[in-house]
Amino acid sequence: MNKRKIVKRLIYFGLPLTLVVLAGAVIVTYFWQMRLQKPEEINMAYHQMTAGMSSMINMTDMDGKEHMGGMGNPSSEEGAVSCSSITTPESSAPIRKFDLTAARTTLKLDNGKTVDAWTFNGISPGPELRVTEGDQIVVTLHNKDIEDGVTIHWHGITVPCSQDGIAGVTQDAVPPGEQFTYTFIATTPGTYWYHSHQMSSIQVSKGLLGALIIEPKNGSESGTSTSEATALYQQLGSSMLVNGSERGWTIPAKPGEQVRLRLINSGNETMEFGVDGAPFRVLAMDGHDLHEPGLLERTIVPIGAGQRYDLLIQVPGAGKVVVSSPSAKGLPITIGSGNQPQHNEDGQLFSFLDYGTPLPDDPVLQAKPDRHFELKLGQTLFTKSINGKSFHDIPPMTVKEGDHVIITVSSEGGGDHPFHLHGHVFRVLRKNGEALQGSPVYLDTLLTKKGETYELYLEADNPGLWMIHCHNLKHASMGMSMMLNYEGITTSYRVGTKSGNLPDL
Ligand SMILES: [Cu+2]
Repeated sequence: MNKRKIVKRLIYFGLPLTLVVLAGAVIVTYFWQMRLQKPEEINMAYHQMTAGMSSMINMTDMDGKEHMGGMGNPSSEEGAVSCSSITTPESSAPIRKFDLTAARTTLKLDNGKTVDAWTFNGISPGPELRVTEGDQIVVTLHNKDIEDGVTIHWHGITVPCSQDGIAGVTQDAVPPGEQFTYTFIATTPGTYWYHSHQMSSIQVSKGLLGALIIEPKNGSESGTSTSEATALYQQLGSSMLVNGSERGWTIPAKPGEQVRLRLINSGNETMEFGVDGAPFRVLAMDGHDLHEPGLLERTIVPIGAGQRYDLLIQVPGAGKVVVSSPSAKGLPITIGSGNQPQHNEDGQLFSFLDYGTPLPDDPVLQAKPDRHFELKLGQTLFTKSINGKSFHDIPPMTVKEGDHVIITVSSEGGGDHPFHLHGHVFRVLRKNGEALQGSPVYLDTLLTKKGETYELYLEADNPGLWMIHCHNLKHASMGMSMMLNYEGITTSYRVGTKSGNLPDL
């Protein structure tokens, strides 16, 4: 064989072989990393097993954890309270009953495409649950045939620990043929949503989600002549949908009419919305009304994954209003009828730093914090991390009931990180060191972008074991997930491959 032939062979066979081996190594490493995130068995309240372990936030390591994991049954500990025992107290509140059945379904979309979806009651999004403030919501989840099991988490609603729907923390995933009933009070009016929290990154994108609207008891604050509509955006496999449609959504409205548009971003990516044809107000964020929201024009509203924004739009005398996002091309929301409004390509980004007006007497600003935690959202080669660690390697934040808690969250990049906390609503105090000047802002999901730092405040008023995770659920599945635990609360459920409870896979 001459030299040229050898070189040719090397190029023809050697190069592809090297590429295949390299690709193989990358894939093996990737799955090894993924495997590392799926422990056999983890007690998400593990740090409670020994008295005084609340300082674990600064000192967890592999040895420490394994050591504690081997210790006795935490529920046998004196004074310990199980999450399962924290339920909705009996009340005389009006009861609203719903049944949601999770099932594999072949969905026919309105553009003729068929999709293999997982649905609640045969549709995705599942039925909109609409209740009134103060109602007692009783939802029975049935799992027809989702093999990995299903749960329902009530995103943004402060439910008692046992009702939070987290596989391996507050319950076992409901297997096929079985059911689980959730009971909670619709405490705060607003726009919320529900979704499975078993293998959430898979099950939500398969379609197991829906809207939950709590109407105020005494009618809408924005006036009785206001009509309203929900627009739930979702990523169903490779299809982007609004209210299950691949064509957009039309809201009939007369000129002069006010529409409260409840925008829900249930996907994994930030969506930026523009409003053409009329000025608008941001009435509420994550379900919580803003104080004296001003009129906005040519303003782009960025809605992070998991977040909700309620816009108030008045239909103009002639023509219609179009709400749209470049990340959901072909899915505009059209309000009213008439001439097509002029499309504004650009505008300034909505900022809640100085939107609306402060409350005259603001109790939060006077509260003294008892605990301060710092969380840095970032990434390593194959994981998404908090303080450089992933999932169960991240020590939980531990609080006591009644604590005033400050959490400083900063993003070191790796994409937008919508920071979501269960069981609580937090107040945004500062952004990049600057105090909010306008309306108080209360959220359950905070969109953070690279280089941003936020100071958040919350009152530890809901004892339990609460997840904190990025609501880009892919990031959560890659490790950006941790716990806010109350001292003395235990769970008998376990996360891991042994139980099959994998809340964020
Ligand atoms: Cu993230």
